[in-house]
Amino acid sequence: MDGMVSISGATFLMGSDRHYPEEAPAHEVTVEGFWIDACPVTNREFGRFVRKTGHVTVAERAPDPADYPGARPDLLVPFSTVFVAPAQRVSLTDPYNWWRPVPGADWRHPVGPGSSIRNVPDHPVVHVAWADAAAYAEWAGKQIPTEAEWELAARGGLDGAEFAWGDELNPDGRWMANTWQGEFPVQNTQEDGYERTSPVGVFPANAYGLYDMIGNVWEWTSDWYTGHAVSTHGCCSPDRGDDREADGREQSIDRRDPARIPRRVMKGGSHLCAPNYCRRYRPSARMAQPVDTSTSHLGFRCVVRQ
Ligand SMILES: [Ca+2]
Ligand SMILES: [Ca+2]
Ligand SMILES: [Cu+2]
Repeated sequence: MDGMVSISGATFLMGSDRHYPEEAPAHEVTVEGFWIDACPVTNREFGRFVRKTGHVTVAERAPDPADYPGARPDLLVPFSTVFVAPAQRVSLTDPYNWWRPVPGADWRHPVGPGSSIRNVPDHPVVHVAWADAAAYAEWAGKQIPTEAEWELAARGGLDGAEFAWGDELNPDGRWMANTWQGEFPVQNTQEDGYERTSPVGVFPANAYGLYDMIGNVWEWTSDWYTGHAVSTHGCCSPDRGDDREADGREQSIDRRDPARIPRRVMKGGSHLCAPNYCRRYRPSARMAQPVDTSTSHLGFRCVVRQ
């Protein structure tokens, strides 16, 4: 299959007991074989989909006030969330110190009005919400990977290794992925060559021939976000499929969110992951992402199940 890599079914150790609590416990998971895109979906590829289908992304539409009780009226316009480096050191406990809702930011305007993708056709598409990734996958005759499929692929056969390429962040001083060097979020030394996204495929592939699994952009997976301890990966209790889907959706909601937007798992970390703030440039790392939320550091790739 064009631009895709075949991954054999396997039983592997998913998660980690040595990092953030949401990655634990490490546990064995069995995944059937599948094909996966070698690279994240690019602006050029997403553009082809939009031209053929007329798809309008979530970020290009005004949110419906009925879905967001009590929302600030200035947020009920088309917008997306853009990383804006603060002018000086800020508290690392509040992500709004660097995340800005920018009206007019969308996949064609990655940092807002006036920006364009003309010179970055081969960068991963960003500012795609879950519905946009799912619509692309359906159009392409593909699916969005489960978290387990994504993590198996990212590990490249190095079961239990810290990184997608082994146990060292920069073997022989080499940058293996587009992450953040320097003091996040105020100083980006770009030792890896890139301040924001990078063209897909410029960093080395993992042992399965997959590029940019780690870093560049986070990637959507189809799993509802729950702790590993309560989630049921794999093949058990097929008779409860529909209930499990509904339970997972419900459990994924952040109880502090008045809009009760369910959240899916995103994987791989991005160009914003830095040692002093977010060490999520690893296959086992995971974060919850509300399905309606698009950002300047989140994209996706697709799979085809055998
Ligand atoms: Ca970088
Ligand atoms: Ca990635
Ligand atoms: Cu991060």
